[in-house]
Amino acid sequence: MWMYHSHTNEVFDTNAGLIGPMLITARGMARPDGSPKDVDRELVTLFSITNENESPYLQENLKRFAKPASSQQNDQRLAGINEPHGVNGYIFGNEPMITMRKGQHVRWYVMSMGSETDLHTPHWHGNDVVVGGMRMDTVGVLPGTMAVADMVPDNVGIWLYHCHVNDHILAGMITRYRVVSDTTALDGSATTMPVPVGGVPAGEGGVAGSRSSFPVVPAVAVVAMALVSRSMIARRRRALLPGR
Ligand SMILES: [Cu+2]
Repeated sequence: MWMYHSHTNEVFDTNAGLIGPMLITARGMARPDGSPKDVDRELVTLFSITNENESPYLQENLKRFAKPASSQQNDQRLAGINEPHGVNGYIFGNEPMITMRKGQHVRWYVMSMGSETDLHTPHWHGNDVVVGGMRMDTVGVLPGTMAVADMVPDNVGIWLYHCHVNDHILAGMITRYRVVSDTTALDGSATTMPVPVGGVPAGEGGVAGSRSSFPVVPAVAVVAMALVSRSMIARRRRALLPGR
């Protein structure tokens, strides 16, 4: 796995979402479409705190999504709230469900991008993975680094998959995956999640029928979701820390 991203303006462009993976299969191991013969499902997850204040689309986003409409780029209120802590740009589990079948060979590609706060520890509930010969349920990634984790799920259910850094959990760096029994048909519409405003249609978020997935919500949609999530975070903190 290799990460590629824009170098035209590395910081601004990556905060606009210009990041992607290159997945390279060993010679002799690839199907005609390039995917590895010995893997049933490939999933790419980007853990990143997207600083929308450094996106070249900031002004456009403010005009389209801020209520009331604002063009105040230096509005201090934006400093803390315009940085969605996302997995593939989704927060608080609003990603269309990632679905796999028990016993499949699932390969997770994990990557991180961002600043000094982007030290992430993706953590799987319910099933474990093997990374570099070591069995574990958490892997660490720093900005600009990647990891490949192989899973053969044996635990049916809907499980959390999230960054294990406490602040990042509270800010929404949480998603889910579903393991269905080895006899369940995967019909390509295995999502029950609402589609975020401006987001990808249901069925493109790593659901059955699509062997590889890299769902990305446009930056503009992430801004809208971040504004909503901010009040959720505030409520949660008030509940956890009475008197503050
Ligand atoms: Cu994190």
